[in-house]
Amino acid sequence: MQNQNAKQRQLEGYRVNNFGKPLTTNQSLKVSGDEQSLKAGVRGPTLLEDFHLREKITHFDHERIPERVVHARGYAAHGEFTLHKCMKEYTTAKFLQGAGKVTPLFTRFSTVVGSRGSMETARDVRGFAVKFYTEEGNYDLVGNNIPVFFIQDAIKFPDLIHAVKPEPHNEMPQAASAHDTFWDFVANNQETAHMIMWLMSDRAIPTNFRKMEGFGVHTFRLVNAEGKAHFVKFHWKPRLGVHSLVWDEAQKIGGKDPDFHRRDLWETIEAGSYPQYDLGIQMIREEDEFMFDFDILDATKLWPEEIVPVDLIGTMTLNRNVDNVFAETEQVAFHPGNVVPGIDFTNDPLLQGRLFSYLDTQLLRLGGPNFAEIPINRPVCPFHNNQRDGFSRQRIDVGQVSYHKNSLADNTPSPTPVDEGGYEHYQEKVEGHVIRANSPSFDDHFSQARLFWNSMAPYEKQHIIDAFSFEVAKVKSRSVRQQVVDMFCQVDSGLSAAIATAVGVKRPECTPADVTASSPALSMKKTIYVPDTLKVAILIGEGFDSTVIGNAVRSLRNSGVTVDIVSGTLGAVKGTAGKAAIANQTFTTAAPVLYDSIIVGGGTSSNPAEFNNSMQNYIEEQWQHFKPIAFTNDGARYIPMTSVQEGPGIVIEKNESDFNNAYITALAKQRFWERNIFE
Ligand code: HDD
Repeated sequence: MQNQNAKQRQLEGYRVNNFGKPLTTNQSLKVSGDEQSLKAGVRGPTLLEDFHLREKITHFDHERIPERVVHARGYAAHGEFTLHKCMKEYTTAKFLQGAGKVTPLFTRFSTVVGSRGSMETARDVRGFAVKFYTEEGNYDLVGNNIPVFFIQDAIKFPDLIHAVKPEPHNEMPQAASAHDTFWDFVANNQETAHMIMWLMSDRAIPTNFRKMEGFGVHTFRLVNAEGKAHFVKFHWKPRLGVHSLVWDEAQKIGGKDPDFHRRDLWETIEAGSYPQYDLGIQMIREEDEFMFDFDILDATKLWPEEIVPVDLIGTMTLNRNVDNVFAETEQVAFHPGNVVPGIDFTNDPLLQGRLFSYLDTQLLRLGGPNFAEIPINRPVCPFHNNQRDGFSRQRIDVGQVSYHKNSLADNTPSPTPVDEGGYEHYQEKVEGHVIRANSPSFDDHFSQARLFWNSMAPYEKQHIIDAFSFEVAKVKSRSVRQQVVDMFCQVDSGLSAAIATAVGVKRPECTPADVTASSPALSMKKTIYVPDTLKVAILIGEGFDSTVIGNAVRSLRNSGVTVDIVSGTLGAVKGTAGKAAIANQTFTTAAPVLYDSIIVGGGTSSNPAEFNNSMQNYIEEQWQHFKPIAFTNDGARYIPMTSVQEGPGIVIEKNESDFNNAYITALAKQRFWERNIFE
């Protein structure tokens, strides 16, 4: 199915399989040797006429292109969007007409701050960019996994990014916001308050790309055939729920497997467990624009779902990995300005600035104005205009005419009337004085930051305090630390007092924003909990109970769980009843942080001390990260050697009438926050 859509058929024409083919130059000349350069005598100088050497090295010398100025570290997959609910009443966009309509797409996830090679589990916003290849041209929904943004006006974006990127004098730290310039920016640009609450929450350390939400962030417009518009916000809701790592785990994974998120996406798609997200929309009627206690054009504000419900209208399924990361993931060019008829912008000043920035950045990154011709960027419907030439032009426009208006080509290519599908900008009435100022309706920076805080479960609040304590304690300037603490007092005095204690500055006195409301939808606690695609390590040594482990493996696989057998060495591990299991990881190639849970299967090895030590390390870390742990009868002997206390999330064979079902139930829950590891 994943090869049948229009985009895949188009890409097929560009795919090249080199397997079994003769080696040639780019001019298609077969070469007779690829290991020695052409020399004057076997020990003599290399000759300039060696065109193969020159071509090979020149091409290599030019392999790199500039990385994205932000969102450099990313990973992408192909997929499809299936509409479930016809949106004709609200928009003319053809990909939103007719339930069942399928549109090919390409989705790239990313971190924002780190360079192209940086670790993927950094505390950061995640990019969530979707390119829909519609029959009316490409529509790009270039969003993030957090529904609000740091700043309100695009003119401040270079300042924000300069502050959060590694500091210029020593280029440290990489892929981290825990440093002076970022927090100095935060404290001196207080519209960041709401976004910072999200950034310090678990949302900024997602378990993987498959378990995070996506948001278009800005308020856009849907416009119907009568020209009537609705304000709209876009949401992506992952079918597996919204789940996060814990901070200690995220940092350790950064070292153990810096590719953790891309590996997860790649492997699950290869295994056929296609990630799915429902597309949700929130709509506000034009006439209701001023009915809210926030300005709907302010990108630091969300629309609480309890006030403006999210309607799920379709599903995105990612069902195919790329063939070549550079050609596709690296060369894809997203742009919030790529819209189709029936979708339009608003006057959000952050969005307005983005409409300039993306095309501009692609000109540099992709080397000129012809990047729309790169296969991954090509629309699936033809495009015709009078734009010509430029670096790496690939299409060959025939004929003598490349201007409008003309008579020599019957005045073609010609504009399409609006009622036949030509794009028409929404006819918003605009008037005002030329002014460089913010709207006073953008002035409230703390009410929604407090709404977010009020909505968190106690363990989520604790994680936010911990994150602030870590990040701000990394700031060397005492003045900046104090400014941050003073600022967040306006969100919650308990929060700022806790940070003040952690970072060694004075407790401020202030009055937090007067907001008692909460929005339960903002907490991750009520998300979806299923065992599907979780990853379990089964720890075994010689003499493990092969019947119990065999049954556990079957039960886990039936529930869609991936299993690794981990032991001291790779290969066969002998169990009871003469049966062996094949270890596909060792204690050192794997790591407890790379698994959602472990089964402690028991057994031993020829070096029992080392074996016991490895088992204890795995158990201890899983326990500290609040994960479910199962113990077979034999494995349970490790409980007294570790901090583990029997209770929620600890499943012991001897206590359970149905060990496997009890374990799957615990596994689906994923974390046991009630486990107090500090007592
Ligand atoms: Fe941006 C990339 C999302 C504000 C300028 N942005 C980029 C990507 C995502 C976002 C997901 C990566 C796309 C990909 O995978 O290739 N950006 C956002 C969101 C924003 C936002 C959700 C606020 C709501 N961005 C923003 C502003 C500006 C930019 C205000 C500039 C005025 N963003 C860029 C950029 C990038 C980019 C410099 C870097 C690489 C690229 O565009 O193609 O133009």
